[in-house]
Amino acid sequence: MSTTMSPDADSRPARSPGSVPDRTAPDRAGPDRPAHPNRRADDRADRRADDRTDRRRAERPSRRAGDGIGTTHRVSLVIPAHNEARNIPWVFEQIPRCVDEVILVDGASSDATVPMARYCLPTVRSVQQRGPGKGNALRTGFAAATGEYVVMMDADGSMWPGEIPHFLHFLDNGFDFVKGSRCIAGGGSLDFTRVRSLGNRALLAVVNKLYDTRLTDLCYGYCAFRRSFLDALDLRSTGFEIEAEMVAHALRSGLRIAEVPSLELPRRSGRSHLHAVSDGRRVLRTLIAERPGARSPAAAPAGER
Ligand SMILES: Nc1nc2c(ncn2[C@@H]2O[C@H](COP(=O)(O)OP(=O)(O)O)[C@@H](O)[C@H]2O)c(=O)[nH]1
Ligand SMILES: [Mg+2]
Repeated sequence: MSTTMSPDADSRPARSPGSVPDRTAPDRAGPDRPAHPNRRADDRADRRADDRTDRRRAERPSRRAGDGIGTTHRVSLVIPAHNEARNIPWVFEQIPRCVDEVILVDGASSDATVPMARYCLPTVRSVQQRGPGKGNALRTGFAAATGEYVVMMDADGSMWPGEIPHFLHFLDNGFDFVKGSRCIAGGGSLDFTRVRSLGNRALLAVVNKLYDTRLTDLCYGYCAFRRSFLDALDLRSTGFEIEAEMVAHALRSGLRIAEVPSLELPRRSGRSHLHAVSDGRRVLRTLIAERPGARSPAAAPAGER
């Protein structure tokens, strides 16, 4: 049984500073407010309302996503990176305090990805992936993780680390696998091309049909899960199809799944490694091979996968 739901109001993603005006701020009268005798009673009422609002806000201070909600579990953050030296500083700077361990999985980068990561975060654990592709990178990182909770996030600046506490909130509240969704209220993407968006929707429809579920997003690499379910996830993908494989296997294993809104930003610099059409085909092949009732992939003869 899987469940999808949105976070409560307090854990909604905070926008980047300054991007959205604070609508809760009282609309105070400035010195240029027209003085009119008839307005004095109104002014007093306004001031009393302002005081009440101020008191309420002081009692319940606003919480920013990046402040960390203080999970008591150890959190490992796994970041696959191939030639992302220019993007690493922005990402690493914003990793919230609730993360205990950062694992950078380097895909034989020819730029300064690893030294840059060490410079930004001296405690980073840098590991070399076994085999090519994002899937191999993530599996290497998951195997190296030691926290009870594992979060995966890209290194290109397209995912805001400040959202991590939202994922942890759901793990703390009984969910096993938490996936970011760009397609529910509060989420979005500034990185979707038409082809990607259509492809994602079509592949998502396949998953929803195969598993009789109502997820809202599929090919998105911002997820978190309890490490104790790593064996149940039974990951084998080598490339970008790993994100869909994770979701399919989480559904197959009956993990409790939650979706949280996530805003995908454009990668900060460099070009995507994904080829929408060929990688989309790999995702579809994986979903069909792993469909419920299909022969166990482990039992399939070598070369069929
Ligand atoms: N270690 C490693 N990281 C990879 C590899 N391919 C992609 N990545 C990383 O995976 C993340 C997502 O890749 P990206 O090219 O942005 O794909 P897109 O977001 O789907 O356009 C980025 O952090 C990449 O650096 C790989 O072969 N090895
Ligand atoms: Mg990207």
